[in-house]
Amino acid sequence: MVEIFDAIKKSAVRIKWLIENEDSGYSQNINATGDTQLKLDIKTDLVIEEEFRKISSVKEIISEEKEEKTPIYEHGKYMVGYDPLDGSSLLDVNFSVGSIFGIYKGGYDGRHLVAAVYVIYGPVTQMVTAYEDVGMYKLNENNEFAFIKSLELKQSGLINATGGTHSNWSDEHKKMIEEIYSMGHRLRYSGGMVPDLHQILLKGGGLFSYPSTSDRPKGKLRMVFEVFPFAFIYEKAGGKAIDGKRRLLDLTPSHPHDTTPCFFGSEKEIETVLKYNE
Ligand code: AHM
Ligand code: MG
Repeated sequence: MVEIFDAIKKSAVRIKWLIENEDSGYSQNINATGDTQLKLDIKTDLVIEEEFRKISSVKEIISEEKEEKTPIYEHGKYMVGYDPLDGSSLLDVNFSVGSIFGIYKGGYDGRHLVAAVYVIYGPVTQMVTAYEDVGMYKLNENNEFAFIKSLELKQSGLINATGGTHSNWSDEHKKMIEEIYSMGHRLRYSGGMVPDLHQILLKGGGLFSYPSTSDRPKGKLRMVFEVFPFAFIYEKAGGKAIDGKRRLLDLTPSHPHDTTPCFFGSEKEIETVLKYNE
């Protein structure tokens, strides 16, 4: 596991440089989910692939930007599902973006997830790892990640971050969000799941949701690359992660690019979500 975390750190240093120095425009390519890829989506994906190719414990990789799994070492133990540059459409407005990694052993589902990591490229670059516990690191002037602190969610918080087009929300979701606001929450939504979930984690609690909508009944966020890693991190930090009814980590995708509605948060907020999905 240490060598996988090291490969992620090396990728992060290279990706930070690419974000700061390379062209942030669109390419001519379309990825597996139908999104037009930015040049940086493609470059960052290759950087991560290159770093994982040096690691003999990695059996194969799959990313949001790749149609198929890429075999690495036949006898490797781990499979890595990752999103190299989540929220990349926010680069033009200079918002924070991130890389998300799920480290799986034996299958790409929640039960086989053994560790999760994300890196956030903001005013500073930070990394959060969840293995035995949840730890936050900051990239220092020597390009090394220094440990800052352990992260833990409180029983409830004051932040609400909800995605999807409002006019396409269900009535239940609208009512649920109203109840969250009546509990004293404030809207904090950048449109990047890494900074939005990072903020809730750092400020101690709240709710992030990307619900089922009339235009996207199965939500937008992908299980293997985005949802499972964050569900793992949130649970390890003492929070909860559900699809509305079920624990996200109990879901099994039938395809690596499958999406699901998702709700991440502290215990009290997730109880409220459950009440509206009975
Ligand atoms: P991406 O992987 O194409 O960048 O899309 C994922 C992003 C998430 O970071 C974010 O939570 C979501 O899309 C926002 O979607 P919306 O603009 O529909 O609220
Ligand atoms: Mg993404």
